[in-house]
Amino acid sequence: MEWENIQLETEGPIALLRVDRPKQLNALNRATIAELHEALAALHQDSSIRAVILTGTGEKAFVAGADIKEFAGYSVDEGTQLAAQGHQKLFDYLASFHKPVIAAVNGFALGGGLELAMACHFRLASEKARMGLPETSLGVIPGYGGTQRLAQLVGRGQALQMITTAQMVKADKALEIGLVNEVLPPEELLARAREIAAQVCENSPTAVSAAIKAVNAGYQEGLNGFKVEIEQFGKCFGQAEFKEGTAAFLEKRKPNFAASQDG
Ligand code: CO8
Repeated sequence: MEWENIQLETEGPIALLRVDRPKQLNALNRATIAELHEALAALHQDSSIRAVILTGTGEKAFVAGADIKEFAGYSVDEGTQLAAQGHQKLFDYLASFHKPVIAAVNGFALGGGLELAMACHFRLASEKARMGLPETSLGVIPGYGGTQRLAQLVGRGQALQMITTAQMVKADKALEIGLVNEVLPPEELLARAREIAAQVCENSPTAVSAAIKAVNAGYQEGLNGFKVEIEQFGKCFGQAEFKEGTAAFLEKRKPNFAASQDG
């Protein structure tokens, strides 16, 4: 498929998805959100893909936010609609994506850009990355899940400090507060993301997907995470991948999940 604002490459079971508007520091306009949704929907369908890495083109930015030029003139209704559609099409879609999505934060991740990284399942950052939710400096608040996901990741106090001061944090601080899992020299960021994605790809895709569902359930209103864990755990016993994984252990060999995929 041909995209205007994103790039998608696949390397075996790993997909590398880039936001590709470097002149705008990869700011997210409606068209980019729509393309990211389409690309993710295609990856969702493609059973050969087991993990996704999301990053930004260029050395400067992961994503410098929602496109301010686009929403600056919006009304109350348009702003509400923009946020709601973004949640549905991209941010919630990513958070509940059934294959792990790793954010490789290569530079500025601000506003909607940090929200995008936080909707991914986990984050690695370059030493050059700068992260923040500067929306209050624009007279608005984070609208793509940032008030919730930042507090879940770093705790309410750190989140409220970042949101109310609108200040950016450097990569080492992001690591210290649990916003990112690892900090790498810029030239090693993608290699490390690929290495982690490859570790994911060694494991049962249905078990990995079930684990995402169970962990996410603890953060979803109306769901009991422990109950969902029990359901998902039980379901695994009906899967060929479970038979393959346990048989491989007992036979002292590596499991071949590609051959036993349940789809
Ligand atoms: N939107 C649109 N254009 C942007 C954005 C953005 N978020 N960020 C950068 N750009 C553009 C600049 O306008 C500039 O374009 P041009 O050359 O045409 O003037 C180009 O990218 C390069 O940027 P700078 O010249 O500013 O680069 P600097 O190195 O001087 O500064 C910064 C880099 C510090 C990252 C600076 O660009 C900046 O502060 N950007 C804005 C950061 C920001 O405030 N982000 C949050 C946006 S609000 C948001 O994300 C809300 C999310 C929730 C919305 C929910 C829906 C309603």
